Amino acid sequence: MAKADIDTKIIELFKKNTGVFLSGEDISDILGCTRAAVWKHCEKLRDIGYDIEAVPHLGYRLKGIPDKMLPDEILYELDTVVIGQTIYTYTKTGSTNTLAYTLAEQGAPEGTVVIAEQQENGKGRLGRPWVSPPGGIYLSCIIKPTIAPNEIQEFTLVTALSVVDAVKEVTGIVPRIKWPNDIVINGKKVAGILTEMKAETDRIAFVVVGIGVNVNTAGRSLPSSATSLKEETGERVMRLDICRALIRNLDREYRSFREKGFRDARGRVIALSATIGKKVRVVSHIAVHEGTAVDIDEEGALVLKTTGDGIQRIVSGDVN
Ligand code: BT5
Repeated sequence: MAKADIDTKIIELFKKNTGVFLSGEDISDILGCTRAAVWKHCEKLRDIGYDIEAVPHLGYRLKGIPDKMLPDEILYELDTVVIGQTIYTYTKTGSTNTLAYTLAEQGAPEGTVVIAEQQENGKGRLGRPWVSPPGGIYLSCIIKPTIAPNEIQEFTLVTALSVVDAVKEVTGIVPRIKWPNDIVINGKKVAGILTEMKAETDRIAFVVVGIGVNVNTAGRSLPSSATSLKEETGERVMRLDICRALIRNLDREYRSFREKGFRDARGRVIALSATIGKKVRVVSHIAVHEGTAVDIDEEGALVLKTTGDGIQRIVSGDVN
């Protein structure tokens, strides 16, 4: 067995025997290695951040796992079908979206996920920066849907649902979706989504969906319009829990999107919208529109009621 596999197996064994001491002898018998090797691997796991208690005559037990983006922890009983079959994690990278895009160009399969603890060149839309210090989640995923390029806005909103649900499951807070790609709590941005793709005129080669979530991110490093889950809940939030929930939800929502399109998700997006019902100013690269947001249509576009009962359909832009 490779050394890394022994680490994985030891952790699995601990998790299947929560709170119970396992003797060095039992572990070595089960894994087919020496007791000295068990001790060495437990030391190594401690270095990674696992809290492993060792008591003479009783053995070892796991008391806590580190809140790090470790593939073994993310993948443990994840049970997804498409998303997250392959996961790459980095301590630091320029942008997980850029990395995932390169991997996709090199033929990485659908569902591949790239995660970093920190980004040095995190990207927002239109060349804007995404502040990415430690404490946040920076995750990109490759998908290969058989949809037309102009349907991609729908998938950004579907991804937003996955983020909202992950935050709700872990913290109990229900964030809102600010069209087209922001997740907000009390009007402040807690997460953002950047969807990029490689496409020909009517066919998508692949999509990279990037999600940034401010989890335990220090408030002073964020823009004043932003918040973090730690700030909103008043306590540290386990990033691993958010990350795992996010991947699971994305897997479920993506499969539903592939089967039924945006139809199913649209109602939920509308119900969770922070935009509908508000007087807004939408700035796009071609124009500025003003009016009351009244709907998100079947293609994920924002529908505005403008003065004089005009109706305007907006495909992309920034809502103020
Ligand atoms: C977004 O763009 O909201 C998309 C953010 C996507 C980030 C993820 S992280 C993983 C993956 N890899 C990447 O390189 N990117 C993706 P946009 O709607 O353009 O918003 C950008 C604006 O949000 C900035 O101009 C700031 O005003 C604000 N902002 C920057 N960093 C922020 C943060 N950490 N939290 C909240 N707001 C932020």
